[in-house]
Amino acid sequence: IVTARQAAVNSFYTVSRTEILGGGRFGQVHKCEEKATGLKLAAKIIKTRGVKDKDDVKNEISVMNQLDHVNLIQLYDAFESKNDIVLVMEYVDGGELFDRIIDDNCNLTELDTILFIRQICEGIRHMHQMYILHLDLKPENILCVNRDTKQIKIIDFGLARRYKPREKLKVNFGTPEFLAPEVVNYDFVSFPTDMWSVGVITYMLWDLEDQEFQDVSEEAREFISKLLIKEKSWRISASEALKHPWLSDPKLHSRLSTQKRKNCC
Ligand code: PIT
Repeated sequence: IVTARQAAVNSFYTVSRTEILGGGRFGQVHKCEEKATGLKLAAKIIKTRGVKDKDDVKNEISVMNQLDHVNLIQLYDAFESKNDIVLVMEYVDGGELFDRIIDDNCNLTELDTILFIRQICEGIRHMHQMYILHLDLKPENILCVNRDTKQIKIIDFGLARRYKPREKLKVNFGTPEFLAPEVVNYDFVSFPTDMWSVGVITYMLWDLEDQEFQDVSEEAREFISKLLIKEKSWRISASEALKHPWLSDPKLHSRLSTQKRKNCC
């Protein structure tokens, strides 16, 4: 379990000033290295203005401490000082999934998309098994581990929280384009709220080029239609999504594996 230490991050890690891995709602993520081991890591520096901000980051730390899964970025260490909290996390180098999809457009098939969405669902299933809601799933928060494999990790647990069955949790935040109807309507959020976002992300993987939407399997369309449902209790769960033929049927996957790559370039 990682707790925010009241020590200087610089005593244990070399934080690069120039190598910025990404930016987010509050603060930047820098490349860093553990002095004792040379291990490459990522340091997210969060400026905190008051106790409220600190409590939010401590919630983020507490959430990350409860999660241990290959498709969720791991928290490695944390430091607290007067004006900021630094989260030291696992290092990944492949950039945002959506940049990869745009860059590699010609080389990605529906089967690749299945691999990506399956890992997102596996990460979310683990979070939901631990009773944690992500609540800010969007393309920017899905990172590729590197450029050579198709492994992804979900990041940003800044809005994540424990689901309390009897607590009427209402939230109005997040990124408008990805918000589930219950968030927009200031209604109760729950596990299906994250599944709406999975539906939006899946839809977006195909929406890039209209004409190519033609070739997408019937199973993919059906999968999306089981997630983008206004009534949250009718959406499929992460476990059900993983059992859906689009993500699980070997016959479909073998048929898709012989499919031509998009020849747009
Ligand atoms: C990167 C590279 C990397 C880790 C991250 C970003 C992590 C970002 C992140 C942000 C959060 C959070 C967890 C992880 O709660 O190795 O570009 O707000």
